[in-house]
Amino acid sequence: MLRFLTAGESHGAELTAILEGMPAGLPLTPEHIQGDLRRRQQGYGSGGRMGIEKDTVRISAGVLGGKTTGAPIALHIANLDHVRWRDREIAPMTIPRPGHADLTGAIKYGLRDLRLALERASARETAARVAVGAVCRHLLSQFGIVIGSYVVSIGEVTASLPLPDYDAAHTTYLARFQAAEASEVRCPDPEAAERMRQTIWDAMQAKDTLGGVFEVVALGVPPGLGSYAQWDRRLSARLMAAVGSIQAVKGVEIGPAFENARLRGTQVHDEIFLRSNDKSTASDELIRRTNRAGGLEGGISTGMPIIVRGAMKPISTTLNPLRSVDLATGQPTTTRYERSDFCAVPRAAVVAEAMVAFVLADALIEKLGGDSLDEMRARFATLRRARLRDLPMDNVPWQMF
Ligand code: EPS
Repeated sequence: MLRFLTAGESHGAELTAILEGMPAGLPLTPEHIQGDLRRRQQGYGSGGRMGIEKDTVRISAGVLGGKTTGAPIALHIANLDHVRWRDREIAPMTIPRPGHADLTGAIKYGLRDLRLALERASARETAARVAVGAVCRHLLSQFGIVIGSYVVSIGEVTASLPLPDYDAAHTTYLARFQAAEASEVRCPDPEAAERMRQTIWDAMQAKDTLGGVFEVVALGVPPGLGSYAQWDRRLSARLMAAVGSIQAVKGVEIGPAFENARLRGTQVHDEIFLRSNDKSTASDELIRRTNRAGGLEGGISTGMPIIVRGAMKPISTTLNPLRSVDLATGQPTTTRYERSDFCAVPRAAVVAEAMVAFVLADALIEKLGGDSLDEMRARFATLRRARLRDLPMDNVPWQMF
């Protein structure tokens, strides 16, 4: 339903994104996008490039009179570093950095200088993704859906962020988003945040890099998005692919999936209860007191917070050299340092929010149909929820054929 492409090199003139399938009638200005671009540029552990770029979006298509028209939306972000690269002679790059796309890119495309691969493989491209995600987030916000993120671990330092109970979930996550926003490492646990900052500093002194784990949470997602009917319609799979597509992300889980895998079924599955309004009456709403499923069952949203975690490997450009081979001479050698980030986990969390926003906007448009915001609104109000009145059962025997 919704799709996007990006184009642009890390040190080329600009990044471009085209987002197609947005409904008509969504008010949209650069201000709806600018805040997320700014958030992506923050975070302790960034390299020198973030001091150069001041990402600013220009909307050149798909928005007329301040509202989307249903036409493809074109977004542009200039690379301010481009002026320094434009007219100078660029030194050859022939020593592939382990972990980067230098070697695989050259093998795949037959490139005769490794920088030609680096320029497109670079995570600079994520600025365009965040611009797209901000438009999707703005659409989702019309339906009360909120997406936030925070850092769970950096290197060996892990924050204390227990799974909240049903009644406290919404407020707990909102408080975490707010605390993360105020933290240089995007971590809502202040004690862990301080140790994360220290461990990044230590890695920088050791001329090394660090990875970590972030968590994206989507609140207010209605039940019934996605489907088990085909592998590529599973919302869980779509979310994992989207987050796993982010540069340097090598692992994704829905909720505490890897921890769940070590437990027994009775310890994992979120039991179903009728919500009781007060001591005497029960409402017909079906609730869960836990959310170890991360908001997804059978590839379909449950209505609980959707939780997607991503594991980012340490940045592959290290000040301390790694062993490699010079492809020009055939001689064993070590890598030459290229300016880079030391730890990009806090920034990757914001990129992951954008990818989650894109997938959820796609799933919402698919569920609601409609080419305009007004049509979507009318259909949203009639969605089936986890309530007895929405789920009448025949309760009679039946035959397969
Ligand atoms: C990146 C290397 C660095 C990062 C860049 C991603 O850029 P440069 O080579 O210009 O120093 O700063 O990230 C961004 C520019 C950005 O906007 O996030 C890489 O090799 O992936």
